[in-house]
Amino acid sequence: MLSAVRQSLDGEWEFRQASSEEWLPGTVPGGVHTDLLRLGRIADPFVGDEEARAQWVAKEDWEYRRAFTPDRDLLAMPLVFLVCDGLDTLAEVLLNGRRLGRAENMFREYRWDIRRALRPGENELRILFRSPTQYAAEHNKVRSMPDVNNPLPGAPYLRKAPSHFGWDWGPQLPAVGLWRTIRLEGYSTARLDDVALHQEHSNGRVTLSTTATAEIAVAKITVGAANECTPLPPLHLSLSLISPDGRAQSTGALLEGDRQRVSLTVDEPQLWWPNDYGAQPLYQVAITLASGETVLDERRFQVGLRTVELRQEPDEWGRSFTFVVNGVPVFAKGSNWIPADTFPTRVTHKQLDHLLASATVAHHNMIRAWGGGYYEDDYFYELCDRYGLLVWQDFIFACAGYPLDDEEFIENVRSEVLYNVRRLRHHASLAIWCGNNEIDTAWADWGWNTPEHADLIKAYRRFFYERLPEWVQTEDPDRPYWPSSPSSGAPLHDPNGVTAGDVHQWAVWHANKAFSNYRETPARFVSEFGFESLPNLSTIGAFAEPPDWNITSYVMEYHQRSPLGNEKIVLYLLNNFRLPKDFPSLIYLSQLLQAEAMRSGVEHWRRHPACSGALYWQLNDCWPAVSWSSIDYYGRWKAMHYSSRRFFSPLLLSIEDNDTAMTLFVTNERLEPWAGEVHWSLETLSGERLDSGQEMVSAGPFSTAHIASLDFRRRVTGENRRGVIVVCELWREGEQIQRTVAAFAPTKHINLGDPHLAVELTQRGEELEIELWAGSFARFVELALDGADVIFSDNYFDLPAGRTAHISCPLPEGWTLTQARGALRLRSVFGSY
Ligand code: BMA
Repeated sequence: MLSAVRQSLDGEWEFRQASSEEWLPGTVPGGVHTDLLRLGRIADPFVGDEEARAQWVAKEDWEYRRAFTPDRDLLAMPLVFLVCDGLDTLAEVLLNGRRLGRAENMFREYRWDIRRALRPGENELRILFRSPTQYAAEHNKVRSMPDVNNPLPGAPYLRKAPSHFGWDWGPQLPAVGLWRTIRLEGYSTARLDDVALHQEHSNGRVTLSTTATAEIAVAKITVGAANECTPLPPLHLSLSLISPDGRAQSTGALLEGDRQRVSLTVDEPQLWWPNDYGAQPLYQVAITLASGETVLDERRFQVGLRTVELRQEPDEWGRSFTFVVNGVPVFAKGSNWIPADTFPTRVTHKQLDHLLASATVAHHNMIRAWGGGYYEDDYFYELCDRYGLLVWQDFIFACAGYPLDDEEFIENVRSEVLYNVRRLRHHASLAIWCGNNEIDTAWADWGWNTPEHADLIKAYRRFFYERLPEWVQTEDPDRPYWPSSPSSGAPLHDPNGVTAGDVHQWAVWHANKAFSNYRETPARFVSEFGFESLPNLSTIGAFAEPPDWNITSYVMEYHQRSPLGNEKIVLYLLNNFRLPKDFPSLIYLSQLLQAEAMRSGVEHWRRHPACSGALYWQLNDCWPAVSWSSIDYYGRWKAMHYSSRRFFSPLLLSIEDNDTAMTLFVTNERLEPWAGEVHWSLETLSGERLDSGQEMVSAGPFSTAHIASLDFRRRVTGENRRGVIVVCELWREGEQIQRTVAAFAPTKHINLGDPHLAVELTQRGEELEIELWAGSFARFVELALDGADVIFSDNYFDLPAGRTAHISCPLPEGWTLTQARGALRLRSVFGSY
């Protein structure tokens, strides 16, 4: 039996504006904005321009309070704590009028010894929150910090999610409140403090060990009452392990002082692999601290057995940057993660699961938890373990100067780093710790390297190249550390270079370069590249009324935070598509632009042997807006998410088009070789074949095979270039696996005709089966079910004349087949103008 006691203090609290006498019902975990919203005191800041009218909230000080009666058992315990998992951010905590302490970091746990302050019967807890925006602005007045992405001034002075102050995809709504749980914890004798797990792989076996430190009460009792000194009872540490198939193993030893290390050997370990590389078997681990028969404390972990390293070796292109898992080099495919809601406590497990499961089905094997948000909940990393998503974890510093010459600030960061590294280091998914987002490149390339910033730059180098890596090395010696993203590994030295380290490729979008620009420079690892699109109309409808359904309306521009963002969308649109006939068509085309941009980048980097990763910017959204996300705030997939499911597929047929020259490749991102055929044809839009051929494919594991270099210069002339396409298909054993189409002119110039799409719907169990056939080339076919949010097996694909596509989706709950037939909407580029 566990003798520790936990008493939750979550639930109903009261809160008030510090300057007011009126107490209102509040929620914990929660925050002031969401509480005010529930009470109807503010309008939904995500609708229209209501964000502007909610600005006063973060400028005020707030107070939360609640009364509670501690469980009787707790009062008798020698170790009693108040534990706050997340205070956002500047808080003063009082128990029965007595000040327990101050908090100034939203990213860490606070634990206060309350044995002396706690009393039987009713107790009162009060937490005062100071305005984050006032604090930041005051400090920024004294010394201003350089930044980008339009945050409210001074954010770097606070250890709070930088994007809470605004970003180029999110609102300026700094949350305030108790954003994670709060509780009382009581222990008899001792509790587990720091618990580290370590795995060592050799000769096909894994040694799993734990080093644990305990906090022991006797020592404390001795200090308080010298006469009561009791001898230290013998404390026992045990490690037990249950394998995925249910086999149990355990070991243990008595503590020496307050520490012990125990280990056991796993024979025939079942290894954990990234998504698409193998399975994700998870072992259940329990670490127990006991005194005789009494269990004093316990920690449970789910652990995947694997090794992970970042391989950086000199080669013909410079120095590699490759993640290697269990000895196998991995091409990292994935995206960048931002907070899933501006108000962090609103994020549900269901939402996290939907987003990460969507990434997994689109063949992601890596997620970069970007440094402008916060260290995510345990559940996020548990899902990544389960789904095989490697996590690139930034420390929370992004796109700004930070007061890293201030020792008090550094000490505050140190507690946050120790807390989070210790919290997360047992996760199989966690692949790398990265110092920050884009600060190396900001100092080196953004004109910030001026004499007035000399001290900050010096402090920056010392912090990210000496102190932080030392802390990480001590707490998590098995994980790679990378100073900044992007970086070459050396301070301020060519941080966005293409020969070593990672790059952020923003020539497309921020510098208005054509999609083909991705092909012009190689890269070792692309950790950011992106393109914006409008979210689906149903998402837009949540913040804009129909009269505002125009990209230049005030409300639509209000929900676009990238400078000149809409102008860029229109610019690229003019280069690729015809002007759309209406707003829904504009939404559709903007999503196609995004899908095509990302496809051209990823296909190229996957083909290029120098490159070991492509993480697009960005997977998700924190509010409904125009942004780089592939899945919008409400979890709806944009065209690009479907497209990523194709371009990230382990086996990929791609065409490198260059005027009339078409080079065909098959990339095989799998452990086994792949053999099959490519069938290609040059055909008119109505399906008349002008030329065709078949090529044998033999692609070794983790390699790209060049299949054929075709040149259609004789067949494709000025006369017919807008009327012909190349269709390539991947076949094996009589089955067509993939199809890709290339054209000889931008889509806007192709002589598309009505594709005369024929459709047949049937029901199989809970699934809808859709058969589609095109009479002439249908460019980027979109399927939608009016009135239902469903995910189709494929969408936004090309369908050449005479071909049939087989698509499925779940039949929405309670729907009949007839209803689905009436609700199915089809669109292709031909219908957009
Ligand atoms: C990157 C990111 C973010 C930003 C995005 C789009 O550089 O690190 O700071 O939101 O670009 O501009």
